[in-house]
Amino acid sequence: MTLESTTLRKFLLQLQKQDALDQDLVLLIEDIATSCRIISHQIRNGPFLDILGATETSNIQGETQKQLDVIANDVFLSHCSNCARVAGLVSEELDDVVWLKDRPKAGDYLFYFDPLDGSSNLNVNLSVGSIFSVVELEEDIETLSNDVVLVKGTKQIFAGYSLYGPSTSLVFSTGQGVNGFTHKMGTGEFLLTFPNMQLPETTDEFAINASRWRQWDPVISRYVQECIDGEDGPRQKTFNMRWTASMVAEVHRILTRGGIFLYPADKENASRGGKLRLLYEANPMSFIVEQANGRASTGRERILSVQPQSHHQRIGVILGCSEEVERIESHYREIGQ
Ligand code: P6P
Repeated sequence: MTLESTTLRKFLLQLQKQDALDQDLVLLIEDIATSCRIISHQIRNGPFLDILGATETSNIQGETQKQLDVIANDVFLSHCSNCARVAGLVSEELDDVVWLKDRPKAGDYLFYFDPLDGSSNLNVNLSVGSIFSVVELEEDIETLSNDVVLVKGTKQIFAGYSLYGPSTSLVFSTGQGVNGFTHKMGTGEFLLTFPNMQLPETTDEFAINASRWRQWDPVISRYVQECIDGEDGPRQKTFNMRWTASMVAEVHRILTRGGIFLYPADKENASRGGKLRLLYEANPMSFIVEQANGRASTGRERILSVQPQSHHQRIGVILGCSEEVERIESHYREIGQ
């Protein structure tokens, strides 16, 4: 099939035919795609709908919710509850798990999502995104509690994101590599435009919020300084820096042309575990990056192997080209961390 004609539906049915995908997961992924199309439409018409502002409420993270945070959350809740196998939904915007079943069974799905990541970019017309992933329960659940969703990232069977940029991209993996689709305006279709996304082993581009340099530990300071030292320094090459305040946009750029993204735990945020959330930001993005031959680490351990302790837990994130992530991990080992 040519790129133009490979719709999301055709692609998913191909995977199902190869026994690489359950019918229920096909249905859920299509519900996710529908949610992303609706959210994309709301964002692009935001200025005319008076929905780019803030609400009077804050989420459990203590962040003031944007109207579109709440709208996007409701869109995912209503569309991703259709699939009969979805037993519970975990959202950045909701304090507690939303349970759809009293007695979830082995084989049921847990759906994790950050409905609108980077929403502070909305009223300056910069890219934002949605992040989502699915875990399949391995045993029947007798008692519902938030602890049920504390599942390691290695157990994800699907992870993806939607980037609301100049075009709307839908990128995901079901464990057989990473593929990206673009929403073709006017048709409603997501068409395959980024088949088999793979990361190069190294890069000359790093992404970090450099205004936090006073907070960094010596390893991060050393890594960034050596990038900035360029050809005269130990790296002997010039580096470029990017920072878009939207993890989805950074990860998409890295999947497209290479790079490394750093939001490490630092002196200011270490008491909270870091900035980014483990279950619905770090784990889905780490799954995708690893499926594209990259690496995702806290600097000291593989993110997907971290056992979550609470469902809004935060964590340090260093992900992207494997050689760069490994370099940072080796620097931590050198100082015994
Ligand atoms: P800072 C957005 O709020 C987010 O969670 C990620 O998408 C992004 O990478 C990061 O935080 C931006 O953080 O400190 O630059 O505002």
